[in-house]
Amino acid sequence: MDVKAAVALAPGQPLSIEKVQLEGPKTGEVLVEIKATGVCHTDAYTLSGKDPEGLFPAILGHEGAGMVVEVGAGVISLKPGDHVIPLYIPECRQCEYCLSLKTNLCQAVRATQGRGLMPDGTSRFSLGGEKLYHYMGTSTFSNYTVLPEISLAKIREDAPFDKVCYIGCGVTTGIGAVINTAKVEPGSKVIVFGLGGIGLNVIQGAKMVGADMIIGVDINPKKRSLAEKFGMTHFVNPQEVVGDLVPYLVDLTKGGADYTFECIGNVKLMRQALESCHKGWGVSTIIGVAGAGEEISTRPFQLVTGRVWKGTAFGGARGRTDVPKIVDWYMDGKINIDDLITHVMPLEKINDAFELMHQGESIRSVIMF
Ligand code: NAD
Ligand code: DAO
Ligand code: ZN
Repeated sequence: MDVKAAVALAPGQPLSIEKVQLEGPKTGEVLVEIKATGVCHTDAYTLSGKDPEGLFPAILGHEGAGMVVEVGAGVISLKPGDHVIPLYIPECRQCEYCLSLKTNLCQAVRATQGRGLMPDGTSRFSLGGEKLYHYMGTSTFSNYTVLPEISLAKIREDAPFDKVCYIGCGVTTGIGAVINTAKVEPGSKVIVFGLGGIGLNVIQGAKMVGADMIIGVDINPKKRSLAEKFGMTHFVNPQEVVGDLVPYLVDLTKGGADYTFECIGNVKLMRQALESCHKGWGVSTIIGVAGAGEEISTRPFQLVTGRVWKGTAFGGARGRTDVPKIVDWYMDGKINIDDLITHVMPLEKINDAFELMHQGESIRSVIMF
């Protein structure tokens, strides 16, 4: 079938709106009509050409929501009409990783997904006869896409696509990092580095679990008021701090934070986040994706004296199990997504969404098909 997609033809170039050919679902696959998709920093990272796994030409996008149109042979958990959120980390519930219950990094389709292909090693997308790569197993910058059954979370039908698409990445990553990865307790002191689409969800998660002190660190003062609305108690602009940031934060928290989160992708800030943790027990969680080849460093004594360095992908969430619950939290008014969606636009304007992100003007732009 012919579908409409924003195609990343080459790194560093704007996306091109094209009529693309999409093959139907094969065994174990599902055809989904994408109704809405967020534009995340990670799409921009791949489009920039800095992502070592980035393949071109490709259809990017990994933060979508939509409706099942057709299922391939052997699909049992989904049927046409079901509402779904695509998962860039699937949940097969059968692989060693899933069965371990120690990680959300299901490996069932990892090898082919990393090569921009469906599990049978081929692509469903083409443009003028030339193969287009899938992206993160989701390719939501297209009004129709094909995914493995295990890469779809079935959600309730009254949830608005233009809001819950954000649960496909940013919301779940931020809140999940607090709940699943760091396991922040009530009364904790928390520092969040970076108050963008991820960091604000970390703040929302920290507030939800009852953290007492929630410090936000950002060089953009325009992020302050929204962060306060989500539960930030103190704002620190590193450019206004006299002297080093770490001793300033250790002083502010009276000994260091119980939990810190790096939500930027800057290796220097990852070190500062670790070293702002409390001696003996502070836990620092890396969420930001650093540039290819970059390395983190600290003095080993920081770890010897009890600080812990962690990382998280998709907030440690098991998508098919956890995403429907987070949709329920939104529908029950327990979490706020609406205020984070600052811009809504049609697919034709998707390059504006990247521009707004680069200018620090948006938290989330959502494309509505
Ligand atoms: P964003 O651009 O919306 O937010 C980044 C924030 O950091 C901005 O508010 C910016 O002003 C601030 N910032 C930049 N440089 C700074 C500095 N030197 N000091 C203090 N603040 C600074 O990005 P986002 O969408 O929130 O994504 C954040 C990171 O998380 C990205 O690296 C993204 O790729 C990554 N990410 C990771 C996962 C995961 O599963 N681990 C999932 C999604 C996104
Ligand atoms: O299993 O090896 C693996 C990788 C799984 C994907 C991890 C994604 C990490 C987060 C990237 C940003 C997401 C938008
Ligand atoms: Zn698995």
